[in-house]
This record gives sequence, structure tokens and C-alpha cells, in this order.
Amino acid sequence: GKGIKAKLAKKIPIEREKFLGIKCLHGQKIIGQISVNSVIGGMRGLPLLFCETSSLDKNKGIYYRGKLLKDVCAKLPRVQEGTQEGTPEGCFFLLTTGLMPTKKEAQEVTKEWLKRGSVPRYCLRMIDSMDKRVHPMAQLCAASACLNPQSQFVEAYTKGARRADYWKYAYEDSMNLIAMLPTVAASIYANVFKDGEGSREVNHKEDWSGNFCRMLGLPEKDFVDLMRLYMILHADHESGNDFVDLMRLYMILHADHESGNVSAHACHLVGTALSDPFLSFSASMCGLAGPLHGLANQEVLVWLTKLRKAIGDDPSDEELKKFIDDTLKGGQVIPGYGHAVLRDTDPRFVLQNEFAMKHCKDDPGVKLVTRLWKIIPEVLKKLNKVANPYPNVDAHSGVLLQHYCLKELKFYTVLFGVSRALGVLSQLIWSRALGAPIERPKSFSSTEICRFINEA
Ligand code: NMX
Ligand code: MLT
Repeated sequence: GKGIKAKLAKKIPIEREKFLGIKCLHGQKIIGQISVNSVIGGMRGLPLLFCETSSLDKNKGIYYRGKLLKDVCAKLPRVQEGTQEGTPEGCFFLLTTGLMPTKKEAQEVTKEWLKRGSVPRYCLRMIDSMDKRVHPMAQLCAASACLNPQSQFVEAYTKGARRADYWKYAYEDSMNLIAMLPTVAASIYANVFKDGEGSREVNHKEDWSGNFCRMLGLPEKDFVDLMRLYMILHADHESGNDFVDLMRLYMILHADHESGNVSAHACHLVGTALSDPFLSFSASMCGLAGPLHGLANQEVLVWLTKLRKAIGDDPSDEELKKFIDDTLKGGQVIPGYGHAVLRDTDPRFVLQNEFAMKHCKDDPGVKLVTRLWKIIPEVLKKLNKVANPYPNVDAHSGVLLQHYCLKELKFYTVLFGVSRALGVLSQLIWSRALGAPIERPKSFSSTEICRFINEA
């Protein structure tokens, strides 16, 4: 919208100045050290990346633009009568501009996305022609990449646009892509799980989340309860029965997690080659589709289902420990546990569990997840190598979705991906605004590393 673009046009020159100043005056300052372990160990902990939109505290979790996620949820403006949640539209305004939107500003983003939301027919035809066996995440990657002929960035680049203006086209593409995602995702859902049944019409009376829910064929009765769950969890109030609020909140929660996670980093990396935002987002989703990253929400349920089949809904502690041990002995990780940066139980896991205790504590899946929260860390600690033996958000979200409504676990990571677009594309706009150069670290062979060690 005019709102975000105008704010960015004002802010970007100031930030560029700041950057230039930092570069000229302090560019040679050392802020970290690289060990051999850094080179061979996934660059863990290295202060290597830049991220304006969000930052992660290892104990407190994610901050969007300096604000704790819980406070972001509480402060985002409620844009419609009777809604209990802020909107992802408002969240995108915050992530891109760094400013908490007014109600009107958030509404303007909604209007912009409604205008831009229609998906080209050739893209929908491609989705329709997909074999159902193609995982919904692979379909999302393909659909996003195939939108590349829509790219204003490509067009402008081809015509020789100025580098200083790249961000404007990255912005236009990002806005268009985000606007189209609910229709793209809902079409994938309909084809894979509902024999193609479902609407693809954007209704201009609803917001982005409202359209997404309607196209998914929701609400179902139970979904209303799930919405309440998220509202109570994340916004500190007790009532409300508009299920769309659930979607709004889910989309806000999963949006951004600084720039080092696989989906954000993939988007950034590909973007620095000046691949357009549709291709960069497609790369991001290829990364989110991995079991150590976004697919973990699906993996947790697969693992729990196997567990329940093997030892039942109410196994003894010993049986649980043995099942966990067997998973580890089989060379697999326990999905939903551990984190590359967090060093404590993910605060979002705790909030979900508190809700579950209030509303569906007798659900066998919930009971199991709660017991495992105590048992799995004990087992993982004994391995003496797991940096964070505690659960992350993915350990809980699935059983709740199962309990209330969304049963198709292969779709869970797509929900995550639609939300993640808000974060990675905000980051991408800023990468182009600040002229981030092509990312190209130096690599070493083992022979070179050994030579270096011998010479040191
Ligand atoms: N179960 C078993 N082993 C684990 C686990 C786990 N949940 N987490 C870490 N380890 C192992 C890890 O495989 C590594 O073993 P090795 O040295 O033999 O290769 C060792 O512990 C040290 O790894 P860490 O430094 O603790 O973890 P790292 O930062 O490398 O990886 C994860 C972080 C999240 C990839 C890892 O904890 C994991 O695989 N967790 C399970 C998958 C998961 O839940 N991912 C979702 C993350 C959140 N998200 O949505 O993206
Ligand atoms: C994420 O939300 O991206 C995950 O928690 C993974 C990460 O931060 O590395």
C-alpha cells in the first residue's frame, strides 16, 4: 500500500546513510571469531548476518522490531468490529516499516492485498495438474516459482533500473505474492485433500485471513474452539468466537525468526543473486519443507502416531523412554525438540500447553505431549550433546490442530509457509533497499583446513 511504500521511501535514505556511516567509520571492527568448528559446523552462533525485522533472545524468544511477540500480539490494532486479534497485514506493516500501524494503516494494507490477490490462470492450471502425491510444500515451491513472469523486479532490471530503486520493485512483487498466497495455498489444499472442492474467489469484504479460511472451507464447528485457544494464549483475553482470529494470530506468530533460520537465509541468499522475489520465496519454502525446520510440525505427529500405535495412548514412563531410545538408536532425532538458537522451552510451547490444560486436557494426544515434555529432556540430556533438550513450538501445535479441526497434517507446513512470507519478504525488501551484495563466503577443503592447522 501507499502507506508502507511511502513510509519506506522516507526511511530508506536515512537507513542508507546510517549504513554508509557504519561502513566507513567502523567497517574494519571485529565482532566475532571463526573457529574450525564454525566452518564445519553449520556456522552455529557466528554473528554473520544482518536482520532489521526481528531478533531472537535465546531464553525469551523472538522480538519483532524490538517488541516481544506477546506484546506485538497485544498491541497490533484490531481492525474490524468484534475481532480479538490484530492482523497479519498490521504485522507486515510493523516488520517492514518498524512502526506499529494505526488501525487505518493496517486496513490500508488489507485493501492493497485484496486488490492484488488474483492468481493468474496459468498458475492455477499448473496447481490443478499436479499429482496428489506431490507434497503440498513442493507444490507451494513450484507455484511460487511459476509466478515469476509476474515479476516487476525482472521487468525493471531488464530495462536497466537504478540499483537504488530495486527495493521498489521487490516491494511490489512481495505485496503481490503475499496477496496471492491464500488462494495458492487453498487451491493446493482443495486438490490434495478435498477432490478440488473449494472457492478461489477473493471476497473484498473479508481480510487476508478471512479469505484464506473461507477458501480452506473453514470454519468448521471445532475450529472456533481452536481460535479461542490461540486468542487466549497469545493475546491475554478470554472470549471471542470469530474463527478467523485464529488464522490471523497463527499468521502473526510464525512470520519471522531473524535471518539465520533456513527459510529466511535461503530467501536472502537467492535474493542477493538478484533472483526475483517469487524465486527467492520459492527457495525459502524449499528450505522450510525440511524435517529439521518447518516440516517438524508434521514430523511430530507422524512420530506420535507411531508411538501410540506401538505402545498405546497411556504407556508407562519406562515404555516411553524405551520408545524415545529406540528412535535415537535408529539414528533419528526427536522431532519438535531442540533448537539452533533457543536454549529453553520455547515460550510458545508453554502457552499452548497452558491452554490445552484448560480446554482439552483429556485429549490423549495432549496428555502424551505433556508427559513427553518432562521425559524427553531427561533422555536428551543424557546424550550429552544436545544443546537444547527442550520442546520448540512444533512439538505442540499439531496435537491441538488434530484435536480441533485441521486433520491434514501434510498441510501444516504450508500454513507455516504462508505466514513466513511476511517475514522473509520484509527482509528481502530491506536487503534490496540497503544494497546487500551477492552472498559468497569462501570455502575450504579438508586438505586446506589441515594445512592451516599445521601452519598455525
Ligand atoms: N533429538 C535427537 N538429537 C538431537 C535433537 C533431537 N531433537 N536435537 C539435537 N540433537 C543432536 C543433533 O542431531 C546433534 O547430534 P550430532 O552431533 O550427532 O550430529 C547434537 O544433538 C547437537 O545438535 P544441537 O547443537 O543441539 O542442535 P543443532 O543446532 O545442530 O540443530 C535442530 C537444531 C532444531 C535442527 C535440532 O535440535 C533438531 O534436529 N531437532 C528436531 C527437529 C525439530 O524439531 N526442528 C524444528 C525446529 C523449529 N522450526 O520450526 O524450525
Ligand atoms: C524458525 O521459526 O525459523 C525456527 O524456530 C528455526 C530457527 O529459528 O532456526
